Amino acid sequence: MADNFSIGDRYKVRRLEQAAEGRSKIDWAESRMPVMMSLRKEHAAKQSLKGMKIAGCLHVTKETAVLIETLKAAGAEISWSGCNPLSTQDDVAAALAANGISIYAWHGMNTEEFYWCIDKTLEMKPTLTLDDGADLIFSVHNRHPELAKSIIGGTEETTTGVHRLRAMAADGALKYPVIAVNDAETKWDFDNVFGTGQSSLDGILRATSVLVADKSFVVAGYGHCGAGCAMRAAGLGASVIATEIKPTAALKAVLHGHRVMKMDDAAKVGDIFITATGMKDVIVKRHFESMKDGAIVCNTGHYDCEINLVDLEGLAKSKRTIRPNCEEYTLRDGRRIYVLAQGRLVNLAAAEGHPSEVMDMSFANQFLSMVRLANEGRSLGAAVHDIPEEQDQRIAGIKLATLDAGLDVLTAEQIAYLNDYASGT
Ligand code: RBV
Repeated sequence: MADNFSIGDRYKVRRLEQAAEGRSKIDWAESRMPVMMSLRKEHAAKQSLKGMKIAGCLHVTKETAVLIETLKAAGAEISWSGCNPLSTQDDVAAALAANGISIYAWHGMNTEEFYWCIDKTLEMKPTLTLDDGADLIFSVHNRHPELAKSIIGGTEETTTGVHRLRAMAADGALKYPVIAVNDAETKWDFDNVFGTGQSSLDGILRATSVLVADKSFVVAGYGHCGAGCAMRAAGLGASVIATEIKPTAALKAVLHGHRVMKMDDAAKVGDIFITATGMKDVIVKRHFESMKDGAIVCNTGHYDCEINLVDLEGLAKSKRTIRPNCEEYTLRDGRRIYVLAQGRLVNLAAAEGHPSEVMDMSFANQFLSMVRLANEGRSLGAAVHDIPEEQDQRIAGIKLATLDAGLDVLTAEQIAYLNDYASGT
């Protein structure tokens, strides 16, 4: 590995000297994350995570730093790595290392380094694991199975990770309980829609600076993330086209005012493409072959397999970096196709990830799930568990209070009316 790193006993980051810059970013995030700050105060006093050793593998951003420092304030020992080679904010990693957190993360790492970092975090022999994309859990199961018996439980942040863990549990292969943070209403209905929507457009704009209003904007996958991207692109004036495999999702896109077509057709008319499917090979050779000159292609799904870049390389006669996070591929017939952030999560690689305000709720779910596992994890089975409804309502309630929004309360008479199956018209 190259030697321009800051390496300590329990960390490896790009440049420790960037710690002050990272600390300002973390301060900024804290000022936008009231739910996390109230949990920090409460659980620092209770020391709810005392004795817990938490290995985490999640994008090293200013918001994640707030989560890490809240876990630490509650008494946990932490060891952390990033969950994507391009999402680590090096100054934030430096600030965490300077604050005594064990962290192995830097922007632009390769796959071998990615797993090296995960392995370093596992040296602490964790009692809890915290994942985004499940690479840490998979590493325990596949490469360090001996660690599983001392792990009380884990959490998973994202749609793709939860999907795979449910498949693993169905096969009987999961060795400890995992809480599906993604499936909490205060996660998917906010983070996935509003977080992905805004930050993906932010990434596209930082990487390209193009006008959106005159573009045909193709969203592959109209799940929560795709719908969020479509909403924000439409808000900037784009004409949105959605591609789908699921009839109900496609229908929703139509009723939201978008056109729906096969990718084979969308490829010919799109100006900007974003994949949000969690599936591989969504944009492949035959699509690149029919794209317009100047088409911009990016991905916001967790893994970088949605756009087949090997196919694109095969069609290209040359390639150059034209701006940060923007590669120009010139095809043999002269058409140019622009790929953002190497087909990795454009919102985290070309921008800063989801805004703090929305991560406040996602990470409150992460934090409270860690506390739940510490308390009752040993009595939960080795399955994927949902977040309790009360937790969702509690998090939304705290958030709402910080937004100065009033909330009505049902009277006793109204509650009786609600349950009165004898009363009709
Ligand atoms: N995500 N984290 C951030 N700012 O820290 N931004 C996005 C951040 C998470 C988000 O919750 C999503 O489920 C996951 O990244 C995809 O890897």
